[in-house]
Amino acid sequence: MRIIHGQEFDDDQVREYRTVIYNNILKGMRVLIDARQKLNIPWEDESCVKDATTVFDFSGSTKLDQSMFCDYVDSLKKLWKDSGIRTAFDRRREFQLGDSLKYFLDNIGRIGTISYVPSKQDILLARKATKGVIEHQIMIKGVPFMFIDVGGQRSQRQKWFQCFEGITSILFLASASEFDQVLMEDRKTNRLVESCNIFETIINNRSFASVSIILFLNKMDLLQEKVAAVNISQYFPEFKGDPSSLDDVKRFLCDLFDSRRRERGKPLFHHFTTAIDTENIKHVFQDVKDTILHDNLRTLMFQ
Ligand SMILES: Nc1nc2c(ncn2[C@@H]2O[C@H](COP(=O)(O)OP(=O)(O)OP(=O)(O)O)[C@@H](O)[C@H]2O)c(=O)[nH]1
Ligand SMILES: [Mg+2]
Repeated sequence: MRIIHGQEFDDDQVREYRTVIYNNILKGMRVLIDARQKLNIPWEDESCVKDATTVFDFSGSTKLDQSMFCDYVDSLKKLWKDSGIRTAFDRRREFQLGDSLKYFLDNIGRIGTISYVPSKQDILLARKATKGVIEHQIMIKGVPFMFIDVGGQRSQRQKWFQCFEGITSILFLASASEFDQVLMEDRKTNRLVESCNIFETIINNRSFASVSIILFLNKMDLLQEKVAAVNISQYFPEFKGDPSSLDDVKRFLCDLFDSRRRERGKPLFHHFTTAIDTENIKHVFQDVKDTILHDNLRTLMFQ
């Protein structure tokens, strides 16, 4: 939202994202190192053991600067090339790994230099879980929009009720690509099932009768890759379409959420999105604005 509405990040924020990205990379590689061992996958090159120890000793830091990160770069490059780490990466649905690690490691040549400054794309791919309730005011064509961001993790959800009063719209983001993954929180609940359950409680809540709720089925880029490799009917036997057809899978996912609505009078507003693709979001948000404004025009006019 900030990027498409021209609200640039200041130097402090960019520096903070740089540290987040460094931590994403080192912690992500730690997870792969650990998984390789636990899954009994052999090293391609045994001398990686030394590099693995170096990276594994990293325990997370909010002070990580360029020179400290650069000390890890040779090891990171070597590990990312090793087929042992790659095989563990291919089995990532069996453990918990962030979606952006591949992007960052594929770009380690650029990120691993002393003069590295995160690009807008890097910032979009950085992973930092929202803790608490964060308000952002963004001016859109002279109209102030207040965005209230809440965390989606289980521990964060009890904070949601504080922000529900006086809202005009709920933008519900669900990952469309995680039908074969389980929650980080309990390591057993299917992520898509969890998303549908939360959606059900929100969409059927009577206090939101006059709030426009818009469902975003996000991570379309990752869904496209996943559909080519994984058969959704192994996880959702009720899927009856062609598992290699992106359109069939999209329709199934949309129906899965839609079927949870008890009030059948109105259609469900939904969009298929890729949040890291600014052009896509520009286009989608144009539509969303129309929905929000249309739905709230009456209320806004009487204010
Ligand atoms: N490839 C890809 N990655 C995405 C997309 N949307 C989000 N991500 C990445 O997914 C990760 C999680 O995104 P967040 O924005 O932190 O998700 P969130 O829903 O705010 O998570 P919480 O704050 O924990 O509720 C980040 O690394 C994002 O870059 C997408 O459409 N495609
Ligand atoms: Mg968040």
